[in-house]
Amino acid sequence: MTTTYLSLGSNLGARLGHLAEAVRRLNDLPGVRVAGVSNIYETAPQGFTEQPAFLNLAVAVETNLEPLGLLAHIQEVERAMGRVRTLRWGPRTIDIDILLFGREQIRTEALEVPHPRMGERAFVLVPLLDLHPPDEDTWRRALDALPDQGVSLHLAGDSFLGLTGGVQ
Ligand code: GSY
Repeated sequence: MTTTYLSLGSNLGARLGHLAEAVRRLNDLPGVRVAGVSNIYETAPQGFTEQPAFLNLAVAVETNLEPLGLLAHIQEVERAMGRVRTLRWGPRTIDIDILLFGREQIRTEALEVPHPRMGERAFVLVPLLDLHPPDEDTWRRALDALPDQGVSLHLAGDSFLGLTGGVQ
């Protein structure tokens, strides 16, 4: 069993509802249990900035799947929720990224873990740090070195869990 950390974001339509549905769908996957959910943050868009603000959160997931198996299931959840990859950095109903997979280092065409850009993204690091991941101090230092990227608390994680039907 491996603990893996995922980042979820939504900036189209019912953002909170999309996040709740995604967490529920992840928990329903075979070989997957959502073991922790961060607070939910309103975050200014990074990369392509001419798009609506995001809601972001992170989840800790226990899984007996291999990394690429988990990735395939995650992409299926994104597809089932209507994510269409039009603009690479554009608006989306749901985006799910694998940040950490235990302490594994993976560098393949399909998947890079730790996620190659997570250290530059406050919208990833702030929720992740709520979950006390491995090498927490390293990620805390990375966050402290970033300029203000416009991340503010939107909803406490325990209130959010009610919306997911209580996945834990
Ligand atoms: O990489 C995830 C999608 N994404 C986001 C996001 O989730 N949050 C914020 N604040 N900006 C983003 N830009 C992209 S692309």
